[in-house]
Amino acid sequence: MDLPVVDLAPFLQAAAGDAAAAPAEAEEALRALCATVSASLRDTGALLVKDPRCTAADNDRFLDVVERYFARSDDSKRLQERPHLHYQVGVTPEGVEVPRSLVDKEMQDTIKSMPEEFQPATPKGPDPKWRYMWRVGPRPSNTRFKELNAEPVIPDGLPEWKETMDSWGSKMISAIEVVAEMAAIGFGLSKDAFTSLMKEGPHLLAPTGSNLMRHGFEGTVFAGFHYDLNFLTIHGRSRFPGLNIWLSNGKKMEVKVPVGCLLIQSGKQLEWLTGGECLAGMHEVVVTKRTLEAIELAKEQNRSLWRISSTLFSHIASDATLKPLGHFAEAPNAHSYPPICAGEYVEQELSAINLKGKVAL
Ligand SMILES: O=C(O)CCC(=O)C(=O)O
Repeated sequence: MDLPVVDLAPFLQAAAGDAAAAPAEAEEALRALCATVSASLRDTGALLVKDPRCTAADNDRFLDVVERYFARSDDSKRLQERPHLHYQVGVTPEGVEVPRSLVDKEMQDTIKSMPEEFQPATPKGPDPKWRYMWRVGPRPSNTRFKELNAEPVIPDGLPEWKETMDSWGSKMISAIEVVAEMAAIGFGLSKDAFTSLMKEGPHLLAPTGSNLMRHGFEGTVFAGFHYDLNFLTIHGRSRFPGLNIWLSNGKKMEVKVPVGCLLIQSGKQLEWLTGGECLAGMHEVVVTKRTLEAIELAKEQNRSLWRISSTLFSHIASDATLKPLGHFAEAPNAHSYPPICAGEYVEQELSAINLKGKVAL
């Protein structure tokens, strides 16, 4: 099954007030586009989009600077480690984050019930990937969840870091906001049903950094089978393949993001807001034969052997309430999604995957 590719340009043009077609036709076409977005999130948990504001050159500039950061020694990267802030800013070293499938009995039972060809790889312990969490967008002046809304950590010696991260991060957020508006319209909710809850959310540009020199062997599980705890995740390009996603029909799919496209996956907060109608997308990152081919090519071309992902987690604001919205309150499984403060929910999830609860440095 191929994921639909939705070009966001017509929606952006209409929002800017210069829709080319006659208003009625244009409106109908936009509604159909919105329906494609919501249907894809509901039926597959994923979607490809094209946003003219997020160019391949921007993505490359971001990958270049993050590759330079991860090339540093482990000790120098650990200067940016903030366990007392639940790793929600700065670096998370390899061997810290525990994949949900390692600790969640229900998930393990689901995996056992899957046809063998679609079963995920079995992680042996915590993920051997690093990650950098870079806070994007305005923070709330007053919040019950200070650790989730901390100031970004700026590594020294990389003068281009802040501008590059802010620029790519805000472009990805802009793309997500459009997708969130289109999904809301497609679901029959008000256009701002999701975006109003995302205001001042703890959005994180969160590239993973996986050391292919140390761990580049077929079958290495960089990120064990898991869902994302946030609202919507957006991925730009990685220079090395390895990301597998599961569609809502249970089928596993190797991700090949076409040039100029971005991959969107639904997270647990969207699942909550839709009363379980849009399930969070499951995924894993594993070294495959295609990753090995890309490693060989990178060696020939003398390029970095760090696999960087262009991941951004968009969030519902920490102090906002997660609960099924509008007609989703009547969804058959709505009772499984009782009202909870988004920050409280995130803290529970962070505890489960070993990111919250460490002793302060
Ligand atoms: O490394 C990737 O491509 C995706 C990473 C991932 O699964 C995640 O950030 O949750």
